[in-house]
Amino acid sequence: MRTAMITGATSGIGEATARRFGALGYRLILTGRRSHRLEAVKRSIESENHNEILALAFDIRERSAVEAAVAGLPAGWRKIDILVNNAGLAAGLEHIDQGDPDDWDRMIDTNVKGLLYITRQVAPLMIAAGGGHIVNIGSIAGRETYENGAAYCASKHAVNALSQGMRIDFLRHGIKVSQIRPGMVNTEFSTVRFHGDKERADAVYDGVTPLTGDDIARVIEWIVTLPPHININDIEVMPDRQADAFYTNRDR
Ligand code: NDP
Ligand code: 8X3
Repeated sequence: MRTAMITGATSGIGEATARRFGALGYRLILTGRRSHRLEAVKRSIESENHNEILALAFDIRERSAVEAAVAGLPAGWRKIDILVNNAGLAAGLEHIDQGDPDDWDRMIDTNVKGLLYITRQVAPLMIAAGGGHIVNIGSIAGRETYENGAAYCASKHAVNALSQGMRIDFLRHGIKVSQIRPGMVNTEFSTVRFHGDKERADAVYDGVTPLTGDDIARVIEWIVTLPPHININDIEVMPDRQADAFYTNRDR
């Protein structure tokens, strides 16, 4: 049975991926900071599918916590077949001269450094096991840069570069690396971006049917269940009403 680690499994894309992998019968290692949410997701998947699940609550920005979490994996959980690097966020939406450096730190520390920290710990386990599959959640913001979003876009451009670099570095080790770059997905993402302003967050999705976390989870499931010799390097997924970061066809 395959074992998958999913970072950021307390909500949105990560939770939906955990539920889909749970239905496949995978053993799961779920991470996130909100331990109550993590336990609730764990219990819910366990009750539906009777999977073996480990819930590890830590802040992916804290390198020592990441190292301790992976070093502390029980015997029998140290062969990780799939790592979904999903934990991430946007914080703020303004011009650089008005941006909050604390928001920049949160985004860069989570989206870039956190992704590196966890990969640094899990990749050697995959190498020792003879291979694995890493799925990085990038964004259309990793290809395009939009007004007010420079720091978030920079962090996702970094995920794009890291995905390419990992694919090269891990080639000889049989580790596949895929990147998914979603457009508009209705999760807690916008509420987090607007520091809890739900009304402003909901307005992002006015007049369109956005993707759901499960829509992206469906794509992740497809990618990790393809025959071993096939790799999806990179895939961009949007709602049908969205063309790119700038053009959205909204109901008036
Ligand atoms: P959510 O806010 O719903 O989920 C984000 C997840 O990341 C949560 O489980 C959260 O857990 C976790 N997380 C955030 N910060 C940390 C941290 N410091 N340590 C550990 N875990 C953390 O948003 P999404 O599901 O939409 O986001 C998932 C990924 O998808 C992100 O990388 C995002 O950039 C990307 N994405 C999202 C898009 C969208 O439109 N929604 C579009 C393109 C990409 P907790 O708070 O419990 O720690
Ligand atoms: C999330 C999509 O357009 O808000 O990564 O950057 S966007």
